[in-house]
Amino acid sequence: MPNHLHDAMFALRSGSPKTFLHLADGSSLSHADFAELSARQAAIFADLGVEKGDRVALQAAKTPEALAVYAACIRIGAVLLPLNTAYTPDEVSYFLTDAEPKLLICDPAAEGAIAAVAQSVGAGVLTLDANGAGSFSDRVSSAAPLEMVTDCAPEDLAAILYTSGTTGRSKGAMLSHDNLLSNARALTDLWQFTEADTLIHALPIFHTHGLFVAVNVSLLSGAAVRFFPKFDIDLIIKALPHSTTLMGVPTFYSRLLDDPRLTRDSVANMRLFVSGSAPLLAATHEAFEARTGHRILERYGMTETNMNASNPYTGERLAGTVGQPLPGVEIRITEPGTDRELPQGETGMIEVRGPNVFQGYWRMPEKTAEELRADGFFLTGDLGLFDAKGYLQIVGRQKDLIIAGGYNIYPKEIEVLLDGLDGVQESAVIGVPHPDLGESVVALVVPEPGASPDPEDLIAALAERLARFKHPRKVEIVDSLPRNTMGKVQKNVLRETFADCRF
Ligand code: MCA
Ligand code: AMP
Repeated sequence: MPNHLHDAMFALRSGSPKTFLHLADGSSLSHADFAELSARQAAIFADLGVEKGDRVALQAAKTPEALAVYAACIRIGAVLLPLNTAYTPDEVSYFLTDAEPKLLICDPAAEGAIAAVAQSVGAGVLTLDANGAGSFSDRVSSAAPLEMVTDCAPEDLAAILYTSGTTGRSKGAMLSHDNLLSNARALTDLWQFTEADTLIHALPIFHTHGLFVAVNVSLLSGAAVRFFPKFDIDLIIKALPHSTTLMGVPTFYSRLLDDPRLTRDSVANMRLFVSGSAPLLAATHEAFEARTGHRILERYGMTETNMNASNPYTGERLAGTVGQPLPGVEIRITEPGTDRELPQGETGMIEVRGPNVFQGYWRMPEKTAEELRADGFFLTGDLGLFDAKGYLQIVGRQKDLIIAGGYNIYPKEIEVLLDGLDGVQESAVIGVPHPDLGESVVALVVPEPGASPDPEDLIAALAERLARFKHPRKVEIVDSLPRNTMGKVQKNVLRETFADCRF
């Protein structure tokens, strides 16, 4: 049996001297270099007894070595578990306990804090730092490339990506080889990626956007990638004249617009700007077009589904919409709480079905059953409608979720921790508009009778437990929380009241 994703994508140019990754220091890796690196990594996995279906957790800075771990996992049939580098050891412990990986590759600085948990679940620990060095690379450097490729069917798992849950516990979305390959094929085709492209890659590689959308499309098409460690406006401005495409979250585009070096001339070589992961303001879309002559192409996706919809490459790109369903993907709008399909123009739950839709949540059959219907439609938790032109508009979310700079933050996770702190009776966490990040986290805290907790102390108390990007940027002490007749906190009222919060 062949290996579905490896054969179609990673093996495609494994002997090619064409550049795959251009690095910020001026060096580069060809497709052949990358293939060899990942085959050597796979040899180490095999030495360590990593077998088909075993999870390999990766919490490491964005380097070619970290990216090659993805290819090595696929080669050997292992399941990649990429983790946000901002997660605290507390957060990482949960993922390790839940996913029980065979191996954890982490930054040397984090090793001390998480090694014990890793060992308790039977995971080996190797290190990889921001320069690509560490105990993992030490072993890889003396290994011979693994020749064997493990057989994997289209439905075999390629990765588990955790998404936070509305009730607090993170859920591991299981993605198969074909979930990734089918989506990469659809996007490559739709966005007309070819070997002539050079993609500016400044997104993290622990989420769908930076890892699958950007990397898979480049691998399939043979596009070269300017692989930057993170969003750095100077590097991006410098790269624009030598590149053809950029994929980013809306914050990328508002930051570019804030920079006077973004001009029509600077983007003369670019053919495509893609935005996703959070709503792109129509104002940003229009300002970008006025400045550069380019209409940003907005698309819509989720961890559980990869990409679902996209504005067209050749047709009209409509601001405030996410375009039409991708080829092979069905999208329908249903009345929330039922499966009654709503007519065009009416707002309801966005449901998605297709080869892109995940295999369910890791070891959570009851959660899977709640969100994935027996007929294959996935309930996204996003509310939307199809407009008269057949374009999908996302008008809100049924799930209580904040998206800051493209990172998802679930209020419940923060509220549970705040409610457990001394002097706090209850709390409500909301997202308020933020000029740079789209939304930012604000916590409203009702003190216990007689207590007067200090907002700074409350934020400090979260530090060990929560990644920094989830921390409330402001804590307001309030007398009570507004509730509806059912006793539910009215977050919409809070969002209106605190909309003008200054940070
Ligand atoms: C950094 N910080 C943030 C965020 N990022 N706070 C809230 N939200 C954020 N997204 C905080 C840091 O904790 C730090 O706080 C301060 O900002 C500066 O940190 P730094 O790392 O320098 O920030 P940055 O480089 O300016 O990063 C902002 C960013 C980045 C470029 C917007 O967050 C980013 O690359 N976001 C993309 C996320 C992404 O790929 N999302 C896709 C997932 P302090 O200084 O106070 O300590 S969604 C997905 O994959 C779906 C499927 C889809 O549709 O695409
Ligand atoms: P994640 O759980 O990180 O995969 O985030 C997926 C969520 O991001 C979706 O359910 C949407 O709420 C949101 N999202 C992704 N792309 C867009 C977009 N173009 N416009 C609005 N929201 C988006």
